[in-house]
Amino acid sequence: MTYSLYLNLIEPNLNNNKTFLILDDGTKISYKDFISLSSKISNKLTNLGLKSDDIILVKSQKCKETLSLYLTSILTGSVFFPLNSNYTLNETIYFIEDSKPSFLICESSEVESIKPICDDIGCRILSLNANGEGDVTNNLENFDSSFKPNIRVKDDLAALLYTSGTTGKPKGAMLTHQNLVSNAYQLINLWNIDTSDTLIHSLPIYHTHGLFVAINTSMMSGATIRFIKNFNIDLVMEAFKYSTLMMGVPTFYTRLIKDKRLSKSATKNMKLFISGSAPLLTETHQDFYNITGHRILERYGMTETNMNTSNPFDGERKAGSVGKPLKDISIRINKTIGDKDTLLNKIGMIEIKGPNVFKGYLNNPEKTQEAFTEDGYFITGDIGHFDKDGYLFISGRNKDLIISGGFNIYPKEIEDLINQHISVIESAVFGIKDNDLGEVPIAAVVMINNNTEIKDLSIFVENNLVKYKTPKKYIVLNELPKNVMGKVQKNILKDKYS
Ligand code: MLC
Ligand code: AMP
Repeated sequence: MTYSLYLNLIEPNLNNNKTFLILDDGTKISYKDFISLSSKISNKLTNLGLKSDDIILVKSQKCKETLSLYLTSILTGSVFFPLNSNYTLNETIYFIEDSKPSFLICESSEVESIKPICDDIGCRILSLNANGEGDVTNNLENFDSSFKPNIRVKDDLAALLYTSGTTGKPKGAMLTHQNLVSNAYQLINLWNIDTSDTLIHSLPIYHTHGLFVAINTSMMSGATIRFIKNFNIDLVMEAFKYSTLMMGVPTFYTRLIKDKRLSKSATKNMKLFISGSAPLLTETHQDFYNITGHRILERYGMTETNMNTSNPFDGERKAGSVGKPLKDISIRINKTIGDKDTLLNKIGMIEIKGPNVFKGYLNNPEKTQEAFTEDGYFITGDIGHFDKDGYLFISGRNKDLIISGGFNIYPKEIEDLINQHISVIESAVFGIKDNDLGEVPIAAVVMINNNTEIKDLSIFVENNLVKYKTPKKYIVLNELPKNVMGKVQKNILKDKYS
């Protein structure tokens, strides 16, 4: 098979008049029209100097024009780098300086503050607002609606997605055409997605889940997407009437369960509900089944690998398990790392090899090397075991990570920021259980002067950090609990403040 995104996602749909997107205002856009829009933008950006292999950093909000920039990157053979549109200026500066994009697309209100950083590295900045208007789409009628594609091959870079780590600073995971196409192909076959499907899409499009899992599988199978700006439960309920698939994080399902409108009849047109990005509680799986008669299918993935495992479409969907390895992916449990004393020593580090595994971290050969075993397996940082039927269970993490509503939060990054505040000696950020978001971050801080107003610290953090990462609470302590090695014992803090 060919691994070019163009040949799999775009070429088969060039003359497809079927609806690709249904927007919140009811507008329907065909595949053909969407590709024409993307082609015009490609012609425009090429005129402005965009070349193959250039990085396009896209920090605009979820709208059809933002999505069409993904297709623009495929058409022009450049590298798509989507970024959470809510990131603060300081966070954004880091991403620009680390990735050195050639083009940056953001809200017009941000252009003035970001432009000087772009100017320093010779990056062209263009506006695109949530209503689809801005420099990217101005005067598009002057550009041709067809574009001669720059077709890339399997190891060529398709996308750059940042993910943090224990080092605190986010690293750019380089994803190739083969990574993305091979994964979409496996998922389509496994989940039985075809042209008759309509997917409810209410995830952000700057992460693996909402971008690659949802968009690539839909485009590759010619399905329709009900493209909802964010998880609006009224719009989702309405979409159940004519849709067949939903992809979401566990919070979507716990919110739906709490809604009295959820029932068997409300979801009778639906074929499949998929969950991922965070652990789905057995209780949520069971409650959803009791109310709707649908067993949520849970799968497991990550930025560096796309999807690794999935429960089956046909066959048993085990609650609490993330399913079996995808067909062409090898997963092993490394028992030398992890909790050796439990479950007959079957638990260990989950390690992965396959065409889905990324090429490495951008400009970071040391971190890339650390992320792989000598025989080429990617070390996920997730701890788990297989049961006798070959289903994988994730039981913990060997990385200090909080997953809140499906967003990953690396405490080190927040602690580094808090520690920069003039009143702080040290801090520890940890996750506590939250009924809605699964976990939320809170911070224990040791201050120079215990009477210092915590408000000042929280404003400082809010000004520098995207909202979902900001601690929901601050606890002032005289000292942090530490073990003999001087390492902060976050489990003690968790137990005490959960
Ligand atoms: C919103 N807030 C969050 C938050 N989302 N805080 C912590 N964690 C989150 N995830 C903040 C808001 O800013 C707001 O703050 C308050 O919490 C309540 O907001 P809300 O309106 O209730 O939240 P909402 O906007 O509805 O968002 C919740 C959500 C959203 C679950 C819909 O977080 C979401 O779309 N998550 C999906 C993340 C995702 O796509 N992950 C995939 C990663 S890829 P305030 O103070 O203003 O009230 C990956 C690989 C894989 O992991 O396997 O898929
Ligand atoms: P990210 O790197 O942001 O894509 O997040 C990937 C991480 O999310 C994984 O390493 C897991 O820790 C977690 N994750 C993804 N899917 C699941 C799942 N179904 N169950 C539990 N954790 C998950």
